[in-house]
Amino acid sequence: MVQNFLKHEFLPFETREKMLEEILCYSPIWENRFSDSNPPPKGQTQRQLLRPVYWLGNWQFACHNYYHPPKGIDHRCVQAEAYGPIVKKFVNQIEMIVKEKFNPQDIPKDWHLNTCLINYYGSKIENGKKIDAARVGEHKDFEPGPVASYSFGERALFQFVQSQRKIGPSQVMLQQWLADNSLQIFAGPKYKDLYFHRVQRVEKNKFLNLPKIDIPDFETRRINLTFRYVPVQHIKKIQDFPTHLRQDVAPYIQELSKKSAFWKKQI
Ligand SMILES: O=C(O)CCC(=O)C(=O)O
Ligand SMILES: [Fe+2]
Repeated sequence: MVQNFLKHEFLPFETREKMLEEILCYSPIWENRFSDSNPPPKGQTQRQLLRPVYWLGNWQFACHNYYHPPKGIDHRCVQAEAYGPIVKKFVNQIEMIVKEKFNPQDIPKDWHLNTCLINYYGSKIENGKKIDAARVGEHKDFEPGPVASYSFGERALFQFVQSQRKIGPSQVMLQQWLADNSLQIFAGPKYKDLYFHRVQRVEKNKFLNLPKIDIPDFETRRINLTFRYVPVQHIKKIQDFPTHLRQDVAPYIQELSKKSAFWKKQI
C-alpha cells in the first residue's frame, strides 16, 4: 500500500496527445480572490490569482472560498461541465490504480474523481515585460481522499512541506519533479492532512511539449490537471445559489459562456 505514487511517462504518446487536444478546447479565465459579498479581510487587498484556471465537474470559485470541509461546504462548488471522453477514460484508469495501490482506509466511501482543476502556469506579459507567475504557494487540497495530478509541458518542482506557521520557514519533507506526462497521486493523513504542498518553480527550457496556447497576455509553459472528490450533495447548480453569490460570479460565467455551450445555458 502506498500514500504517494509517482509515475513518469504515464500515458502512451498518442493518448497523451489526444488528452491534450481535449484540454486545449477549454478557455481558462482569470479569477479574483475576493468579491462584493466576500471582501478582502483586514490587511489584505483584492488580488487576481497568479494563473488562469478552468474547472470540470464542479467549479470552485476563489471568491466563494473553495471547498473546505467540515464547515465550508455549502455554496462552494458550482456544477460545471462534464469531462470529455478522453479525460473520462483517464479518470476511470486512475480510480482503478488508487483502489489497487492505496490503503482502503485512505479512500472515503463513495470516493470518485468528479472534479478537475486545470491550472495554466507561465509568465504574465505586462507592458511588454514577462513576469514569471509559475508557482503555487503552500496549501492543502481539502477535498476528501486521494488527489491525482497529471502534467503537460515543462517540469515543475513540487514539494510537500511542513509549515512552522509564523515561527520559521517551512521544511521540505519530500520533493519531486513533475514532468510532461507524469502522474502523481497522494492520499492519507501525512500527505493530505499534515503536510502542505506547493509548486516552487517551473523550468524554462523552451523544450515545451506544448503548442502555443491562446491566453491573452500570458505565455503558458505547463498545464496541470488535479482530480479530486467532492461529495455530490455539496455540488449545486448556480441557479440554486443565493442571489449575492450568483452576482459575485456572474462576470465569470458571462465570460465562460462565450466559449462554452454548458456555461451559456447557465446564464
Ligand atoms: O500544479 C501542480 O502540480 C499542483 C497544483 C495544486 O497543488 C493544486 O491545484 O491544488
Ligand atoms: Fe494542491
